[in-house]
Amino acid sequence: MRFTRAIVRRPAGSFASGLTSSGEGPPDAGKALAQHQGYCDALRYCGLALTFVEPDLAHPDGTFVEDTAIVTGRGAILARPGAPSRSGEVDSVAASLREFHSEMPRIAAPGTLDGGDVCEADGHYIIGVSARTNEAGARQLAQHLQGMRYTASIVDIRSIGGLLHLKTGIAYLGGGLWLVAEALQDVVRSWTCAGIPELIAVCAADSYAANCVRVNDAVLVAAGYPRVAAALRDRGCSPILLEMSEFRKMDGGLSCLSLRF
Ligand code: CIR
Repeated sequence: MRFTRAIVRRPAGSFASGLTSSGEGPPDAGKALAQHQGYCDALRYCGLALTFVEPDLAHPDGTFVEDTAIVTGRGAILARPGAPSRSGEVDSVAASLREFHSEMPRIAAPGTLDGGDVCEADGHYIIGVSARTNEAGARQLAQHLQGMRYTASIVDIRSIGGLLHLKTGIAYLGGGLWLVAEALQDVVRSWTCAGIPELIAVCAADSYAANCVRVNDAVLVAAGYPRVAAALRDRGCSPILLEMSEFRKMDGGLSCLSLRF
């Protein structure tokens, strides 16, 4: 799918109070804003027009807009983030999405679902059950997607260490090509439903770079992982390298910073 738009939200002044398990120390607010600017510039370079949701001090994780909705070519679904501190992020993103989608179903209690657990590949959606997304939320999303004439499958990633979300460890790059972190490779090979023909394996030391994003003719990748960038170039992809250190400190990757459609 070619994207024309993205929703983004600059990190709020309270960004350092967000959830994290990285142990990498507090992010630098000025650097985070500069890195977010670089990310927005890259999206524009790829041809996307951006909608900015106002930052909100009450929601330090609000910059990770991907977790609040699933936006498809045939409609959007509002998520229900699994971390209670993030539940208030959905309505402000929904208000921006309403310009493009007047009716949006919501994931309802007891379901929880973070958009970071949803990976789309040519009209098939893989939904991860994780510490944030529960089975009820995954099933609800699968039903909404099927109602939009997509297919969906649910995979349980709770036993795989080091993955906050499904897309922490996997990215679909189009044309049957996947980038997959070491921790997920055996699982991915067993997903016959997803039919994974070609896989770029990312070693454990580079696992942060497995969360990359195909945006039209380019692939956004975290800077500092030359093996991953080289593997992408070898497969004919055009990587754009982005500094992500401050988002990494808050467990966030490249995909989390936008909703693309
Ligand atoms: C959180 O723990 O919810 C945020 N600090 C990071 C969210 C990252 N989102 C994502 O991977 N989709």
